[in-house]
Amino acid sequence: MTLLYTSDPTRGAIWRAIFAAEAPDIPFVTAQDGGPPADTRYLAAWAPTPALIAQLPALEVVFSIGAGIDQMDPAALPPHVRLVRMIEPGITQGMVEYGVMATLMLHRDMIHYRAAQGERRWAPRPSLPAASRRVGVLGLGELGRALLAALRPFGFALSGWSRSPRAIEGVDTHAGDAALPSFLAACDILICLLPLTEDTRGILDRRNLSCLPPGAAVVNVGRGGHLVADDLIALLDEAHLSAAVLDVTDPEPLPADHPLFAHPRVLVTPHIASATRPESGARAVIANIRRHLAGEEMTGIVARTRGY
Ligand code: NDP
Ligand code: OXD
Repeated sequence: MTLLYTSDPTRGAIWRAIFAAEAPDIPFVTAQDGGPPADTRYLAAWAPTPALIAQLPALEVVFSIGAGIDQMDPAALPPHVRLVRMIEPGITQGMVEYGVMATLMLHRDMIHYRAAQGERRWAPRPSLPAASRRVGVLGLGELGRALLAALRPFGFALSGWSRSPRAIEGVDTHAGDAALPSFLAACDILICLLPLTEDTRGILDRRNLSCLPPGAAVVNVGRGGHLVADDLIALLDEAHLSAAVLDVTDPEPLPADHPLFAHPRVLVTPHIASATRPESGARAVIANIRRHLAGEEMTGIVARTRGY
């Protein structure tokens, strides 16, 4: 019942140490250890190739090394193989830190002050109380809910949007495509924390971004494929939108001559909002293997038909 790990080798060394100390009964091998063992029942990977999957006849579960699974090709997995996304406290904490940082930066006009400093201008602006700032999150999953909980003590007016109805204390929740325009119309700061699926690709396009109120700002920490960059740039240049913080882009890395890099009201970071922490990620996978061995439901199972 071997677990094969095929991701970053430095992180893999930490996974190996955690498995050796805390789950010595589960054989742990990495891609560097040689060809995959025939009894590989579990695979921890970012984007396994069809050629690798074909070499694993005993495979039962693929654990994504990340929260997202859009990098996987579910069609390459035999139908009986379960696909499980990463849910672990380290990745959640990282996203909470980044989401709070981006929200506060936009709330306190830091994109304006960065530009003013570049021009050596002393240019104070009136600041708005947090209660008057409406912050909306697209996606009320593990990460969206944790971010909203962390934003709540600041006193922002919080809202969220998901596919199915969700009740979250202190958050005005909306569900489904029909509710999207009215949800967007009440977001001064919009944060995208959706998975990338056939339904969500290009969701941050001119039509939807135009529903935001004048002066609104956008944070994309989902995937680059959610955003239509030309539409965002046009709405910034038309002054309908005030600023954007983008941690994810399409493509990645963003080419050096891409207009997003040069735009004075866009802050780009290189997909660093959050990442699975190797210690807690390994422990989350061990806990799921234990559940699987005990015949219990694992946490984070992906519904392949839904795409997340
Ligand atoms: P979850 O699967 O826990 O949550 C997804 C949420 O999105 C759910 O609330 C779901 O609705 C909602 N959703 C999905 N499809 C739709 C749709 N068509 N319409 C409306 N709502 C929809 O995901 P996580 O919170 O764990 O992660 C979210 C994403 O964050 C990842 O998929 C990844 O792309 C991104 N990410 C980015 C990182 C970075 O460093 N930039 C790091 C980690 C993750 P419902 O509740 O009804 O199911
Ligand atoms: C993830 C990511 O999905 O790092 O985990 O983007």
